[in-house]
Amino acid sequence: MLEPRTYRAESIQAAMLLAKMELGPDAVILDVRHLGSRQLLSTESIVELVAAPASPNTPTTAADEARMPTARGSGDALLLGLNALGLSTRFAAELVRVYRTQRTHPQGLRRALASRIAAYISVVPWLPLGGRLVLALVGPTGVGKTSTALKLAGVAQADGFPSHVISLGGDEGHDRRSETLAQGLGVPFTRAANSVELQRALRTMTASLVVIDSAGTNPYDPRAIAALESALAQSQVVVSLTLPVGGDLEETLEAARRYAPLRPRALVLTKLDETRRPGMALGLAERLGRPVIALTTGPRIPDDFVNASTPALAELAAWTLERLEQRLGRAVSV
Ligand SMILES: Nc1nc2c(ncn2[C@@H]2O[C@H](COP(=O)(O)OP(=O)(O)OP(=O)(O)O)[C@@H](O)[C@H]2O)c(=O)[nH]1
Ligand SMILES: [Mg+2]
Repeated sequence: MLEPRTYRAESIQAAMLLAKMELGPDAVILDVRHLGSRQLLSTESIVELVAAPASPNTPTTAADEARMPTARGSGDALLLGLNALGLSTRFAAELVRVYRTQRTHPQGLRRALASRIAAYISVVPWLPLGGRLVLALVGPTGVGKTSTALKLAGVAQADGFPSHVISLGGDEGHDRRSETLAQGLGVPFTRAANSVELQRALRTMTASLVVIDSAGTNPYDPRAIAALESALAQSQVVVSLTLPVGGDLEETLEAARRYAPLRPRALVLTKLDETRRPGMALGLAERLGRPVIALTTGPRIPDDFVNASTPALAELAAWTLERLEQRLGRAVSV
């Protein structure tokens, strides 16, 4: 039997589907275990399934994959291109291998990329399907927290989920603008100057989606982070770190680490339209290890956003690989 591979998904069925999509219908299941939750609210766990192809004829194996980066050497430009976007060598090598074997079949390529991406990046639905969700967007100034809060609340409201936006710690000018935008979306809006006002507002609210839009917090100001931590210190609040894609990777990762006291449980990645390197969203999501809930693609509220999903990330990966290859100025041989 050939080298085993690992798949992660919400259910055993989904994990088996991923395994069989890639290894073929006769894939042999070697191990199944439950990992931590990947849901925002529920305690459901992720299933990790280890499988191997039954037949040595299966064209793509972990052994092939493990050999690939070294066979091509550390100078593999596509691999290095993905590394520069923050993807680990292992993840990058898997995507490059899939790309090289499937790039002439756009649908198959996207399916295979999605299956590999699912093993490295979690995505979670954020609509409050099973009850109430209180989401707090935190992050540096100007990254798109308010726009995203309004986008999420506006989309949820339009889909029939009563929603509410609370601005936490915003100044008057900021909140006046937010309130006007919220009114345009038919979304109720409340200001909370501090933790006490926030708790009071939350107690009286019945909306199924509450998005707390926090004022921008300097990641290098531990006092500001601590103040926000105490305001949001409630188990029902799902803290979602909001970060722009496309800036300096290490700087963004370092900033992200500074929000650790807030225990972020999800990620929103913004401004994918304002960079030539939107594929960095894949690297940030992998490196930060938090489920992604949404990607934003422009300033228009609520239109410019995409729910995070593995097909959406696969599209991004395919685009990124094609661009990298074009930039190399030559076809990358198989
Ligand atoms: N191009 C682009 N612009 C965006 C996106 N999201 C937000 N913006 C713009 O970025 C600017 C800042 O967005 P805000 O939503 O106010 O950001 P914020 O994080 O709430 O800012 P502070 O409250 O000042 O911390 C605004 O001009 C938005 O229109 C996006 O995805 N793409
Ligand atoms: Mg704001």
